[in-house]
Amino acid sequence: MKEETYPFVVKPLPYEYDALVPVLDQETLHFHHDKHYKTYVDNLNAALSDYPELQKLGLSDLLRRIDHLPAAIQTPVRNNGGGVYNHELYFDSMKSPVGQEPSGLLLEAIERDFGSLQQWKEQMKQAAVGRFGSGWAWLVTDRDGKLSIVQTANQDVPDLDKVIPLFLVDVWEHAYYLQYQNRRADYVDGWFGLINWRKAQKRYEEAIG
Ligand code: MN3
Repeated sequence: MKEETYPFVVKPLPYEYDALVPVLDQETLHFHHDKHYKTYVDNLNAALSDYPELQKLGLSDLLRRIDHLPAAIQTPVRNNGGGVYNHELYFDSMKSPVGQEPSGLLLEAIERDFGSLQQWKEQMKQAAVGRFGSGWAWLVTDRDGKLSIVQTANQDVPDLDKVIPLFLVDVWEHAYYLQYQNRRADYVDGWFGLINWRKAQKRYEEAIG
């Protein structure tokens, strides 16, 4: 992802609000993007407003050095900076639920590291459905192209010094509750069909240089 700096702005969805129907309806996307994600952007900007020296840092740099930030803003940057990073990748990782399958290098890596596409899917679903409380499940790669599935709590991100995220699924209730209520597994099943494999493949190729 291209690195943005303060003041962070709400990025528009890269598709129409009805593009993910029937997996995610317009109301869900409006609330999720226009309200939840926007709140993280606003709160991150507020947290950084008194720290001009930090306003020059890109988002992933801020997240990499949370432990070195002034104590007063470590938690706001962890929660809201993570919220911005995670939601931007989440929205950007999806597309209309028709006609795209993994292929090429990324598919080969999935088969190598998980046994098969189906086995990867089962493990990814387990990570997403089994995440207790709010959080995310990710597919990430290291610099050598080795894939792994990561779970994070709240708005935490994986260790960005070690891995490059390819995509992720939001399992906070706000991501699915309007449409699926408590049926997180059904939402995750549908989400698999929304994965933008073309973009994932591009991220993977960039990550391994
Ligand atoms: Mn969310």
